[in-house]
Amino acid sequence: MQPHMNTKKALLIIVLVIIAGALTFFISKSRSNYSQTATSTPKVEEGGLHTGIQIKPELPGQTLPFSNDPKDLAWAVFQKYLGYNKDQNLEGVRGVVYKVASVCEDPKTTIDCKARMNLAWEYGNVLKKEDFVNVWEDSKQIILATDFKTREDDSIIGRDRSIIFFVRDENKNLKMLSFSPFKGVIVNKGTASQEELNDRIVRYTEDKDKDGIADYDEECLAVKEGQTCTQTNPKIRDTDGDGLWDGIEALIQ
Ligand SMILES: [Ca+2]
Ligand SMILES: [Ca+2]
Ligand SMILES: [Ca+2]
Repeated sequence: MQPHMNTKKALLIIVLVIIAGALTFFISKSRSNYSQTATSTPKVEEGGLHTGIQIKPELPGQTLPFSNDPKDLAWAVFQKYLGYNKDQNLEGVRGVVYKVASVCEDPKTTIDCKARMNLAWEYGNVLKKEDFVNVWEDSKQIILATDFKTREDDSIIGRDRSIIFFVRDENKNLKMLSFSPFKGVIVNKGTASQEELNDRIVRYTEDKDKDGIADYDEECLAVKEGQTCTQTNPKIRDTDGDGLWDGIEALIQ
C-alpha cells in the first residue's frame, strides 16, 4: 500500500461525501469547474463531538473568552475544534462537536478521518472572525455567517458565503455542528443575461428567515427525481416548532 495513494483515496472519498451530503442543489447547477470552489473548496461538513465546552465564562479553561457574547462563545468553540483538527486529536474534536464524522468512528478508516481533519483545519483556519457579521442565536443554537460574495469567470457565476453552525445541548454546552467555507451555488452562464444570472444566484441562495438553509432548498425546488427532500417553510425558522431551526435540523438529520 502506498501512503500517497491512500491519502489521495481518502481525500477523494471526503470530497465525494461532502458533495453528496449537503449540496445537491449546488451540484445540480454546477457542472463546470468553478475556478476556486469546485475542486479546491469543498464543503467541510459536520463536526462532531460532544461537548466539553461550557458557555459560562467563569468555567475553567484558559481559552474560554471572558464574554457571554454568543459570537465570542461560538468562535471559541470553533477555534478549539480547529486546533484539535490541526493536532489530529480526535478525542479533542469529539469533545467540541455534535457528532464526529462516520469515517472517524471506524478504526478501519482512520486515514480518511485524518485527511478529513486536515481539510477541516485547512479550510477553517483561514476564516476570519470579523467577517462573520451575521450572528443568529437563541437558547438552542447559534449560526455565524459572512455576507454573500459573488464570484465569476467567463463561463460561470456563483454566490456563496462562509457559515458555521452550533447547537446547544440540554446542559447549555455549545457544540459545533458543521461548517462550510463556501456555502452557495454556481451556475453556468450560458446565454442568460447578467440580470437573469444575478437574479438566479440570489434566488438560489437567499435565506430570508435566517435559519441556515436557503429558502429555495427549503421548498425542495432543486430536488431531482429519486431524491428525497423534507419541505420546510421558508418564512419560518422553526417549521415544526421543536426549537431547532430548519437549517440546523437538516444538518442533524
Ligand atoms: Ca431559510
Ligand atoms: Ca425555514
Ligand atoms: Ca425545528
